[in-house]
Amino acid sequence: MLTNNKNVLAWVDEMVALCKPAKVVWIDGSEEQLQALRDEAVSTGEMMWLNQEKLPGCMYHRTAVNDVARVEDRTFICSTKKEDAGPTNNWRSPQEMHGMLTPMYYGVMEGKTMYVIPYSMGPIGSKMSKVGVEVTDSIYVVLNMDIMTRVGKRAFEQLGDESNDFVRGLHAKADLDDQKRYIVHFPEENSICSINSGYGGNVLLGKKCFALRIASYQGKNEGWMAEHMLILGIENPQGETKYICAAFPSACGKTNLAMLIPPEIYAKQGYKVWTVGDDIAWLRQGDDGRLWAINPENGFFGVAPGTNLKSNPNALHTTEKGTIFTNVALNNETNTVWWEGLDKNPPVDATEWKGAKVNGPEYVAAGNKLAHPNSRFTAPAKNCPCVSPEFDNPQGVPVSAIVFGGRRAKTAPLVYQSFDWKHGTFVGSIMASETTAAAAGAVGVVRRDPMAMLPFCGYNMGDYWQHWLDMGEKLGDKAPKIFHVNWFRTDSEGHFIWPGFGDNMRVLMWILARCEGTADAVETPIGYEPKPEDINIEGLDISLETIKDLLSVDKESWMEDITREGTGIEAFYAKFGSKLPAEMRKQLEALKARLA
Ligand code: OXD
Ligand code: MN
Repeated sequence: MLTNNKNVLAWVDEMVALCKPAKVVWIDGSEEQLQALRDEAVSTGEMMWLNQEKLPGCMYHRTAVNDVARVEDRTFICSTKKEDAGPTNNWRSPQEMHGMLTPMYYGVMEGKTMYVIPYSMGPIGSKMSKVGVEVTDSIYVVLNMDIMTRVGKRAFEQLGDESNDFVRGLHAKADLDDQKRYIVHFPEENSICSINSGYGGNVLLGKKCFALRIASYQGKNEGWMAEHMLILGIENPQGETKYICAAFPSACGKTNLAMLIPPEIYAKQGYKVWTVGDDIAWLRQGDDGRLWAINPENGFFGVAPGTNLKSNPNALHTTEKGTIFTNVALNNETNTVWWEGLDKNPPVDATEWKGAKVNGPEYVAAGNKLAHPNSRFTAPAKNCPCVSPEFDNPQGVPVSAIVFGGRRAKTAPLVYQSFDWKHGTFVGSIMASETTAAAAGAVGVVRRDPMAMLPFCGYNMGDYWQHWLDMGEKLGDKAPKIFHVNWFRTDSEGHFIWPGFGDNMRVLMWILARCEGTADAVETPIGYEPKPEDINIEGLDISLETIKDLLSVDKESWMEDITREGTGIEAFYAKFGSKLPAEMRKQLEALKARLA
């Protein structure tokens, strides 16, 4: 036993009585214990060692073929009242859900080991951190949690002997039956139940389940915010660093932006970019009145395909040691990993992600994927060449700007600034992304994804917007400035106009200049925009005319985005009924008036 905390001990006893494992192992976080678990996972075939010379400490795992992604349609928020989950979440009453789930867990770990994982979300010793305890029957989960969070005895020290403020997470792989797969949150009980999955996003309960869904609810009650945001720092040649938090829907390049390489024009002056987080930010008002951010995670659970030496060298280097790869392809000759977009040379002697040995180049030429499109790396943050020196700072970092973004072919300009915090909250609430040709289904279909939190907000999104407005009141004139960016505008042939990747820093530099009051702006109906010449294009193959184009606001397409049937802003807002804050309605009417 690693703790005297009676609340923890009582809950674990209850879980043992329910799941009836043959054995219970408490994860203390020691290297000896973890190494023994790695060896055990290899001996049972659950995991595999990769080439230990080329990829020291790296392991490989394959999930079940039917278990490769988050399952939003099987994810539930079980608040007592349905309206507290809101129109964007699946809901069942806690009573009904417990009634269904409890029998599913009864004896589910018979003959197996239950691992008890204490973990801290956030640096040990930080007032902003919170503790969770996950029980699971999967070593893969233990080893991933060890990378993604701060596990072991130190987490119980963070919790203390008396506190009851810890999130209870129960995970069992059961039969991996996708018809009985459930990812369930009980915000009022501080608990999470996950069953019949072994895929990261569904089973690493510290991440989306706790650090976003449960934490967003806690944040509303306790006066702070849990957001789907990266955190990066830009250090100027004088050695001062300013921090930006940015929210983008899944698959819009958050990890790439968080680890961006400054373009030559900035690098040669001595600018540096530091990564604090790539997915989640917890934000709190500090004693100085400003907004401060921590990354509650301790690693990166990144999508492998598309990661390469050009798109994100920092991410690639991060995965060179101590990393777990899931559902990527294997190069059997070298016992290393491969995925689409890593390079142009699929291994000849390959194993595709489902486990079949194939001739890589032939397999790919026939239109197959060697790695699953959602294959992942789980890599320690400390491996990252540009990890921020403030990564473990218990105070977090002060936030100068908040940036929202989506994937829009036409409507949204390259960048604009909101008029103030209230308008910025509105800008976040109308965020949207368009489906691409890469995904099945119609191209250009808009999915509204407010603050990139659509699948991750643990309570009514109307109340969530009100919480944003309340935070703005509290922060007053110390509030970060709020911006919106769009890297994905296309020309008439459907090609991206803006180069993206490291060159996105050129836009971030205007954003920081606005925060410091050193750049001008032009007022438009949707917000403040840069003067085109204030976006630095030195060294780019882009003209001032193109920047003007990227900044143009087409009033008609904005009106269409407001009024479109089904996916327009008005239709989306209508779902919230009386939960829509009056301020948001006011902001929408004001936008319409400015566009008219
Ligand atoms: C993620 C996601 O895995 O947002 O981070 O889906
Ligand atoms: Mn994410």
